[in-house]
Amino acid sequence: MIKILLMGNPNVGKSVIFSRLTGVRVVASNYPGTTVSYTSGFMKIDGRQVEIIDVPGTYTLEPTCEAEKIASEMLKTGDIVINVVDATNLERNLYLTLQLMEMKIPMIIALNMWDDTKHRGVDINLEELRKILGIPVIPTSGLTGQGIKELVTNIPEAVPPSSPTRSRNERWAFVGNIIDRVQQISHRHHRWFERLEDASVKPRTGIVIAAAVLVCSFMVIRFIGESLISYLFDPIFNSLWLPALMKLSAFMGNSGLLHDVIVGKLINGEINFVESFGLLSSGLYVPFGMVLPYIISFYLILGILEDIGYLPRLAVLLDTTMHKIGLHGFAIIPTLLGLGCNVPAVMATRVLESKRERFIAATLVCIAIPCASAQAMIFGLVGKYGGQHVAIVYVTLFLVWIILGVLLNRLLKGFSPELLIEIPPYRVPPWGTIIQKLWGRIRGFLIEAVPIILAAVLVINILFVFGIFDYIAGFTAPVIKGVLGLPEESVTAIIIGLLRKDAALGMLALSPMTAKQMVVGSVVLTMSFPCVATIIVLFRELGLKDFMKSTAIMLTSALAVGGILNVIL
Ligand SMILES: Nc1nc2c(ncn2[C@@H]2O[C@H](COP(=O)(O)OP(=O)(O)OP(=O)(O)O)[C@@H](O)[C@H]2O)c(=O)[nH]1
Ligand SMILES: [Mg+2]
Repeated sequence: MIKILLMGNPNVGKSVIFSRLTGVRVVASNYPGTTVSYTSGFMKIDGRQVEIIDVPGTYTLEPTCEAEKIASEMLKTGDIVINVVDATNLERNLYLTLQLMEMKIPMIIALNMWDDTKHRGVDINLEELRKILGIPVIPTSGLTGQGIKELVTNIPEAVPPSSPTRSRNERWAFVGNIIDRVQQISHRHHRWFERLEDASVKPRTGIVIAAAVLVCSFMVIRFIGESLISYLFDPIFNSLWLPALMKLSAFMGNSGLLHDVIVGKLINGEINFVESFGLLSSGLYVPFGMVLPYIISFYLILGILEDIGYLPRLAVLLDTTMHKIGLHGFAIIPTLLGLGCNVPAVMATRVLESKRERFIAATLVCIAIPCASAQAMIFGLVGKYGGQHVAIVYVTLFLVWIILGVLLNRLLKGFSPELLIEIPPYRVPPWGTIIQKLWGRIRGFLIEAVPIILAAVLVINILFVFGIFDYIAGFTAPVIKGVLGLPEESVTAIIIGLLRKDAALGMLALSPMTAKQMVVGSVVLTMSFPCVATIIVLFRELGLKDFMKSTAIMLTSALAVGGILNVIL
């Protein structure tokens, strides 16, 4: 089958065009490095099925990071290249174009962001550009879909370019020459959001804006999450699901092994959605009633920030601070993604240049960044004891992130390269793509998390029945009780934490706990092993040796921090 590669610089709209061509929804955001591994999809051209591949963005064919390495390796397997070029940034984009042309693979150019050229006063002479390059150049807009059809009809016209092999300097000189001949920039007044663009990266105004953005995001996320719970999910569970379950419970005789596994244990004759721990009670309530509302609100706000183009500005602003913990400012993006789910966060560390930085960033995410599921439970369960306890959990995790980062930075050899990140303009977020992206992420949660939570609830029940858990609790008691000051049973929660953090935190709530124990328990749970999905990607991204190192750091710091909290609180 013919394989068509979508290649180009980061953040030029390859993923948006890919979705338009194949109907496969992939994540697109307004910052470089959204796509870090390739996605393939299919479409028909002249009645024949072809494969299209969304390749990670790259500036050159000499890779400087993992994502770019994937891009240059993909190139060897392609039959046709669609080079996506950002028309508002022609000069920088053409370097890769010339390099691609030297590979002699049939090629066609999608001159994307065409809609945006007018706002920016960029005028490109298409005829001249086509003549110079000798390959089809089609203006497109990923946003509106303009030109996509023409792009498709022109794919068969792609010809192997005739281009001499040039040196780096020769290429840049030729780019300059092309720009002189095809591009004219007219002067125009600064629009207000261009002023805002400047203000958000200048240190003084930038910090104020960053603080405002983060505080507002946090408040809006909580507001939406809590409203969804109290006005939508809780009413559904309490007035529709609960009566049905009570009937089932009565039908099953209100007790017994099967009853307890399916419906859960009755607490004072009632089903308690958190504590009963049956498949149909807690097994459904934890993912849908407690976690999903926060998943929805978190990803909605994150999606808006991503598409507006705020995140790379935050990266630049925090670069100096981030260097102190051995990271490049860009690592703030994986870190923020980690607040949703640690899996994409660990994947996103691929855009960091050195292995050392990737190790530090991935380890810090796994240890100190609670995912949305864990956070929803922290709010729901620790929050019952009062907001100050939730604050203690967050402050502790934040301190761990900083202190551990500084330590790792000191102890690991090597240095973190300077930040070279391209900052895209602010763009009005297209609601269509925001909703699509949100739906994709919610779907991901439902498909991956729900079955695992149900499995976790089942495992917990089995552990109970066979008393396996008393046995493990017995020999881990010195650490759990002695060092952490937690009830013996919390060891099950830690084991279940290997599967899912939300189910594990729910498990903690089963044994009567003081506020202090709940705080220590949540911190230890968040910091010790990430969930199974994260363990798998972490292992894949770091390799066995670094994975073991990361795990060792994780366990040591979880115990140390838990122990310290137990003493000082
Ligand atoms: N105005 C305008 N915006 C666009 C257009 N195409 C894409 N965008 C926006 O540009 C941003 C980048 O799009 P992506 O598809 O994620 O870019 P990408 O090339 O896949 O980026 P990487 O995966 O980081 O290499 C998104 O915010 C899109 O909504 C376009 O034609 N016009
Ligand atoms: Mg992409």
